[in-house]
Amino acid sequence: MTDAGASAIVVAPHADGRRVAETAPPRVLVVVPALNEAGSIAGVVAAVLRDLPTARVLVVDDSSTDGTGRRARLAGATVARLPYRLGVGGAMRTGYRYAVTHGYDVVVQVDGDGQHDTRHLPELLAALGAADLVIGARFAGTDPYAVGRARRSVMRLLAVVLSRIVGTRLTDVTSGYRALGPRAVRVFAENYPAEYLGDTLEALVIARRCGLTVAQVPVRMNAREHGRPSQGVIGSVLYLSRALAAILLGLVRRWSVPATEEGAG
Ligand SMILES: Nc1nc2c(ncn2[C@@H]2O[C@H](COP(=O)(O)OP(=O)(O)OP(=O)(O)O)[C@@H](O)[C@H]2O)c(=O)[nH]1
Ligand SMILES: [Mg+2]
Repeated sequence: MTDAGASAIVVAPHADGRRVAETAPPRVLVVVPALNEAGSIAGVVAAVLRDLPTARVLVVDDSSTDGTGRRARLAGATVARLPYRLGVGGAMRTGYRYAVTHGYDVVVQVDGDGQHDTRHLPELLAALGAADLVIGARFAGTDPYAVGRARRSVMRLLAVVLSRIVGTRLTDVTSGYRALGPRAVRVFAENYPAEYLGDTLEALVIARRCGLTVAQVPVRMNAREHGRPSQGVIGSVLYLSRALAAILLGLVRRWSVPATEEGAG
């Protein structure tokens, strides 16, 4: 963890002696929350570095017991091992704080189970030019991502609710495949819910309430190859009630917009 802080703007000497501001390419941190993903983590890290060679990869290892952290490090990632389990939200909060502390402009969240196709990473980053937060969305294009009927209905309903709140049409609000620009990174470094579903649904409500703009790009997602999925199709009603609770929390809690922000609020 030796990255020096850096600004997005550099002052470069001009040919005629003037000094002009030029925009440097953004420093990108890919954060991978991981719990017992030894079977897939090395492949994920390698794929990210292949598709985004200038990015750094931070794997937030939530006290895995299967050697996930060691494999991630060998594959070229920086690894933050949490002393006790904080869940995906806690892991991502760690990632955003790391990004701010180490001067990264952009954070991309990629799952450690290989479901997120990293070939879409450049498209997610390109879309950040017009939005603060970009979701890599299933169901937005022709990708026939397979989920059960009950879970899919719940996801559709949540997409309708969140689209209204956020003010733009979204099709996949539970996707963890997301890219965030500098304003969003600063907001989430200060406000990021650690509770179940907070990291996906409540985070979108926070984005809206803090004046961030949200967009989506269609992506393909792969089926899980290793490890255990975190939830099955059963329990969709319970899932929906917890999801609505997360959205409600996002609407009623107080969120702070970083003081240095222009235009947010
Ligand atoms: N740090 C941390 N990461 C977790 C935890 N639970 C899951 N993850 C990681 O978060 C990412 C997404 O988790 P998944 O279990 O794949 O969740 P999902 O993609 O919504 O569900 P599936 O469709 O079942 O794969 C993966 O990289 C997991 O390793 C956790 O408690 N802590
Ligand atoms: Mg998954």
